[in-house]
Formats: sequence, C-alpha cells, structure tokens
Amino acid sequence: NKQEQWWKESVVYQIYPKSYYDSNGDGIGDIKGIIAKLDYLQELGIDVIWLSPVYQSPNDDNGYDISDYEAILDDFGTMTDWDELLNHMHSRGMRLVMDLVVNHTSDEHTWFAEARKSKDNPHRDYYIWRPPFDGKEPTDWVASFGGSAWELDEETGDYYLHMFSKKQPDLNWENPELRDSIYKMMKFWLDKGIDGFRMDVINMISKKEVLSSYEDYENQRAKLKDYAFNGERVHDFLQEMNKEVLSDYDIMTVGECPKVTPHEAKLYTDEARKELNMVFQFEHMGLDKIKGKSKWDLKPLSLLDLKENLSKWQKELENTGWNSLYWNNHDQPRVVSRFGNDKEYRVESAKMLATLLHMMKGTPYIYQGEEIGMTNVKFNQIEEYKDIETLNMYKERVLEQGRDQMEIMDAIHKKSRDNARTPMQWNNSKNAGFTEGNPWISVNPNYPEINVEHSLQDPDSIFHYYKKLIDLRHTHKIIVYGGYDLLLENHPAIFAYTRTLGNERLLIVNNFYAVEAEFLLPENLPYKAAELFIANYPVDESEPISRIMLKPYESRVYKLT
Ligand code: TEU
Ligand code: CA
Repeated sequence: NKQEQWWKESVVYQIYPKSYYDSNGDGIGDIKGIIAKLDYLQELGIDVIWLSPVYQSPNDDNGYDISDYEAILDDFGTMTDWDELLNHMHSRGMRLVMDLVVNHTSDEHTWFAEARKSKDNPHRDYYIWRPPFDGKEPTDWVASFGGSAWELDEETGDYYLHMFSKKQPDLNWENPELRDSIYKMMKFWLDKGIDGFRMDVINMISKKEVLSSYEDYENQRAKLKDYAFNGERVHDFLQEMNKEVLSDYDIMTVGECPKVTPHEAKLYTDEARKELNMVFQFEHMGLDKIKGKSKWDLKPLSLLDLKENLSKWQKELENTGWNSLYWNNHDQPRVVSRFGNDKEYRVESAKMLATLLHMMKGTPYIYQGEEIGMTNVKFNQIEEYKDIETLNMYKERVLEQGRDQMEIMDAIHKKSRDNARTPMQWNNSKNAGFTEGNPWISVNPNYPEINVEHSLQDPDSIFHYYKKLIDLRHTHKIIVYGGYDLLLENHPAIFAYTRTLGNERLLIVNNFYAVEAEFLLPENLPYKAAELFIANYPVDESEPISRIMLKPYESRVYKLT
C-alpha cells in the first residue's frame, strides 16, 4: 500500500498439476505437461504461477499430505523436470510460487514414522499427542473432513491430532526444532530460486492455549474456529519465520486463512509487522451457505451481501495490508456455475464476474480453466468422485445417517471440490486433449463446446477478455493502487464502484443478473468525458453514461475525465 511492489502488480494463475496436462499418457497431469503449456500461459499474460503441491505424497488428499518435502512425486516427474520448469518460467519472465503445507504432514513422512515409534522418540514432539480422557478422545474436536480430530495410536496408547484426514497429523509448532526443520526446508526451495509460497491453512499452526485445558471437556463443543484458527502464538511463529527465512529473499507470500476477519487479516499483512504479504480470506465463499452450518448447507447468494462483504474488505485493507482477489481455487466450485449463469449466459456472466473482481484493489488469482469459463460437473454416480472431503461427507450423511441421497448428490453437484478438479479442457478431441490415456477423474462432458482451442480462435471468448483485463492492469497503475468506493450501495442488481488515483477515476458497472437493469450515475460523480476501457457487449461509445440500460450480466469499465 505504502510501497509499490511487484506482487501487488502481478496476476497469479493457479495450477492444480494433477488435472492440468498429462504429457505421458498415464492419465495424470505432470510437470512436463505444465512446461508444454507455458506458451499458452504467456499468451494469457499472467505473471506468476502458484503450483499446488508436487511433492512426494501418498495422495490421501491429492498432495496436501506430504511425505517428503524435498522430493517430487513420481507421478508428476522428477526434480530435473521441476528445475526445467523453473528455468523455462524465469526465462519468460514468469515467477513460480510453491505451495507450503506445514500445518501437517502425511502420516507416511519419516518424522511421523519416527514419532509414533515411542513416547521418547526424538521426533515424538514434532506432533501433537495427548493421552485419552476418560477412555475416549482428549477433546471432542472435529476434523475438517469429518469425524474426530483425534486418532488413537495403538502402539503408544496416545491420541494424535489431525485437523484434516487421519493421514494428515498436525505438526507441533510449539517445538523449536520442528520450526527449524521447516525453515531449512523452506530455504531449500528458496535457494533453488522460487519466488514465493502459498501457505496452506497457515492460521491453524498455533493451538497451544486450547489444547492445554482439559478440565473444560464438557465445554469443548465450541466451533472449529475457536480451537484451531488464529491461535495465540501464530503471529510469533510467522514473525520468526519472516525473520529467519522470508526476509532474506525477494518473494511473495500468501497465507490461506479460513475464518479470518479483516481485523485479523491486517495483523497478518500489515507491512510494518513483517509477517505475510497477503492472505486468502473466505468470507465471500461463505455467503451462499446457511450461517453456522457446513459448506454443504446452501442458500442463494444475495448480491447485497456480496457487495457489503467485498466492499468491507476493500475499505478495511485500504491503508494497511493487501487483498488477494479470487473466485475460484482447487477447493471451490466453479464461479460461473456458482455466482454466474452457466446456461444461457455463460460467456457474459463469466466476463462480468471477471470484471467485477479484476478491477478491484488487490492481487487477482485465476484458477485453471476459469479463463475459458469451465463449469461445475454433475457426475451421477458417487463412484465418479475422488475427493476425500466429498466421499467422507457422502458416507456420513447418506450411508450412516440415512439422509436423502438425491439431496446430498445435489449438494455435491453444487459444492464438491471435484468441480474444480476435472481435467483442464484443451480441445475437442477425446478426453478434452488432457490425456492420451484414462484420466484419473472424468472429464466434464461439456468439453466439445468449452475448451482452450475454441477460446483461442474466438476473439470474443472469455479467454481474450481475461487477457485484456490482465493487460489493462499491467498498463494502468490506477487498477493496482487506486482507492475503492462502492456506488449504489442498495441497488439489488447492480454492483458498481469507482477506483481513484490522484485525479484519475475509473467507473466499473456490472449487472449481476439475467434481467436488464437501469444504471443511473450518481450526481456527485462529475465527469467531462468517458473513455470505454472494456465491456462484454458491443457499446456505442457516444452513448451518455448518466443513464445506461444494462443488458443481462453486462459489464462496462470507463475512464472518467
Ligand atoms: O484447505 C483448507 C481448508 O480450510 C479446507 O477445509 C477448505 O475450506 C475446504 O477444502 C473447502 O471445502 C487447504 C487446501 O487448500 C485443501 O486442498 C486441503 O485439503 C487442506 O488445506 C488440507 O491441507
Ligand atoms: Ca502423466
């Protein structure tokens, strides 16, 4: 905010390697596959790639369960392939951000294999162990993927903590040797020349306070956020990490922080505090679920809620910290299906959502396939789904609780993480050109219509629109650094705002729905001329902007002078 930084001026593209491009026909995307697509990414114009985990892993959670931090998973290739990827990217002026998953390891990591051997093993304290309480779990905490967060280790009679699957034991950040081991591993990658880290659930690493209270067992029925997020020592740990590691390199850091509020986000990203550059917050991802319920318990999104929420983040982080901007990632359904209209107005609504986000202040993230308007998938059989979270939920609700199967499948169609994980759709040949073999997860059957090859050929495609948005950001500092102000706060269908830098001003107008909407320019917004920057319908540029009839999902960006 105070200072100009390359990571504030960048657009990031996330790659989920398993589903990107398979170079050798085994049905699994790989590193050589990414290298083969760098021309494509350069054409799009992105600056940074965030690569989801490619480390050695038994794949209980698709690589977010790491068994060796300094080795590449065989499915993805070799360290030589990875070195080549980095070289190719750097020679094109692209930067590489790696995923850092250090809230937990795999139970197959040598640290855990050692730790579970005996109570006095030197690695025992790398993890979080507690004796049984009254013959049962130490607390009634629940894991993110269902069931208790505690797993009994038969051998030593203690429970270990796992906030995700039982194959993802949580690391004990209270232990300084563990922290040193993590810092060493981070330096291993930084010294290879990477340009930053996306830190998986980094606001979960401090849990000490709650863990030490047992007397209170009956009252432990608090929600997850009270025992596992934003714990009391998290800022100490991040400041130490910054001092020991991050501050020695010119890199970017983004911490994935479920359940953060703007107040907490500022603590993580205030430049003066020397922790992280930005966080991924999740509030806007929760607006279409019933408050206090799980991600599967849905309600329709209200545009007023979305405006209120995104505007709050824009304003709160205006002078302190920095926002990340995203609609999608590998854990979220496809935004065009979720907040747009993937039927009659797929192209228009995808462009509208892109405009809305990319004209805001912060660093935008594009998730693979978003740039061609990929949609959610509807597999009819639960067997087609691969995601541990989806499968566990189905088992719990349908098989154990006997709930209505149709209703649960409907929730899966809307919210399963596999919506984001079907293979990237490259062309209209078999398997969308993703693989010559059998894909590890089925391709979305809409690939003959929605694919990269089409998008590249069609000058009006979503791809070309994203390319233009990225280009605008690169050429106009106001898009990066300008202040944000919401317009028409209570309008139920239009999301409009301005960006202001010095005496420059941008006007951004979006119709969020499939019916026409009338935009009336507020009177306190004087202008002499309006220059059209980008729009998702043809626009008569001589048309006055004081009153605009917006078509379904229409977006326009004007520069006002
Ligand atoms: O996700 C963290 C997280 O909070 C998840 O619970 C997320 O909210 C959920 O997937 C939404 O359904 C990170 C990774 O992004 C995810 O892929 C991993 O499974 C998880 O951490 C454990 O490493
Ligand atoms: Ca492969």
